[in-house]
Amino acid sequence: MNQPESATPAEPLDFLVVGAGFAGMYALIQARRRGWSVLGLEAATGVGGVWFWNRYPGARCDVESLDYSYSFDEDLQQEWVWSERYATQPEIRRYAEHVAERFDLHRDLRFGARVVRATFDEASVLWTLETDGGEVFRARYVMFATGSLSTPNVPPIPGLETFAGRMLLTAQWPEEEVDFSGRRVGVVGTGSSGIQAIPIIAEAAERLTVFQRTPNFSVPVLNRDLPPEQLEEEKRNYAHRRTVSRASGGGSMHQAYPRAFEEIDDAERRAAFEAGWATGGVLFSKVFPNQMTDPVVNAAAAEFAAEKIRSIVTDPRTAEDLVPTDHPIGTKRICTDSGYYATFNRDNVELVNLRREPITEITSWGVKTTTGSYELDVLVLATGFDALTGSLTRVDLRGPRGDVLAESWADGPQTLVGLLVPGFPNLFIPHGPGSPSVFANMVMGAEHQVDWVLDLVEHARARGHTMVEARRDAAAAWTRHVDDVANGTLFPQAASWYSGANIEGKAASFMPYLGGLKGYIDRCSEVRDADYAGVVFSS
Ligand code: NA7
Repeated sequence: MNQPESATPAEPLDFLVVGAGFAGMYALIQARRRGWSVLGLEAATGVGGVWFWNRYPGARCDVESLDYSYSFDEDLQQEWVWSERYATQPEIRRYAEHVAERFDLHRDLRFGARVVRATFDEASVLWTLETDGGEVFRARYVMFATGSLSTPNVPPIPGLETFAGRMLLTAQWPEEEVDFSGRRVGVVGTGSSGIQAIPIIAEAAERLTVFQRTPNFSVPVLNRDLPPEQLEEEKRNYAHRRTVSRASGGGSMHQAYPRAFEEIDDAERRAAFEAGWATGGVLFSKVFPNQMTDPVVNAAAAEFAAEKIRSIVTDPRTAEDLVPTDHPIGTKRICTDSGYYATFNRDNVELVNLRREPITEITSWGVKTTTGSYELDVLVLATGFDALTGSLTRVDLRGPRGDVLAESWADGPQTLVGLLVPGFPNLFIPHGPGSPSVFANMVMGAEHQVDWVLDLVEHARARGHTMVEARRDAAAAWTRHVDDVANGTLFPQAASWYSGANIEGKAASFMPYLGGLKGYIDRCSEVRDADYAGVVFSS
């Protein structure tokens, strides 16, 4: 398939892939390798998905670069040079662009094409996709590789539209550098995005006011350069690294502390947490294997983190405001930072605790709370995403028998292994709800999920079937399993975006699969080996 840039394919394609992030690009590469005609539709003007849009200062991946990268091509992983342990957004975006160039993806990619409607016609066995520009594309199979964190949440704060200064969304940051010097800046939101951006904005701004509704736990990222010798050494062991990662819970080399929390004394527990803290980042939630299931172990980890906060922040009241008390540590993704807590020791930084003084409105000049007025030149919204389902339910997605995705999922998403949705034949949603998605290395997860889907399609085609669809009871059973696994952990105790709690009116259901990458791969293999149990094939 080699379509000229401007032409809309006259003949239906085998595959349409929506989104050119890591999953979408991989799907393009692999569908092509199987000899299928394929086209990618991407809303942005370039590849990279979440790494295209999230250009806010300090944006950095919280998974190590050597892991957060494709494993399918040995030459690629050997030749690409990561400069830091945790890559910055610009470096990951360059990597995505390199992959697109290297595998000549541009010829099968349409940019600036946001899919707004998708309809399946059973008579012709075709999906028809329409873009916001009015273009129409047809294909036998569709993959919505639209990401878990790609629909920004603009909170319904009264008066937001009246702000006369500059308003910025971390998830839609401008390409050009933003100059904060001499500016009074406000940041609303203290999740990963806010926590990464705040220290950098604080250095540049005249004044920074941080509006915090709920404090989050943050662990120093402890980023460092990857010197060439170390990189070479790591690359010599890449095959081993990938094998161990695939057989792990999170898709990395992480090993929990070798002795059980219950078997060791306080001093050793402390040393274990200290070592976990010094390892850096999100993995602090996995110092002990039962840290996310046993409230006692979790409370010990939370207390350790609280002490760290208190030891850094000099003003005791600010320190207490920064200590999370409403959720077990790790049940909201632990943030990773470079100097976040110390930022609150700066003279030009103020923390506003919105639990004490909620925002009443945004005005032309700034933010009004129940007890304060904060004049601002720039307002940064680091307010998160309609995660996991938002990029799917906001498309007018219709199956052949009257199913509308947003309605089907009104009480929570139902999927088979996070990849197929009953009522929507020949539609696949890598990193969808019911897959591990954000709980395992997303790049490795994308490779597995896309391969699994393409194998399924190949299996169907080889047998003369034109349609594959999840059975409703099978999807319900999988969704119950996802729920059961979550209920065996502390995760449901948090009001998090994992369970839709951050979006008003969104159904409460714990969406990601917590069975671990290895557990998930095994379950997917079981489905495949049982002749795709739960999938209906028809012609
Ligand atoms: P998050 O983690 O969802 O954080 C969003 C933040 O915005 C969080 O502190 C919210 O407070 C806050 N928020 C949202 N709406 C409001 C309103 N109306 N008023 C005040 N504060 C608000 O998104 P991120 O982009 O930081 O991170 C998402 C993931 O990306 C992260 O977990 C990593 O995996 C990468 P709340 O907690 O709701 O009280």
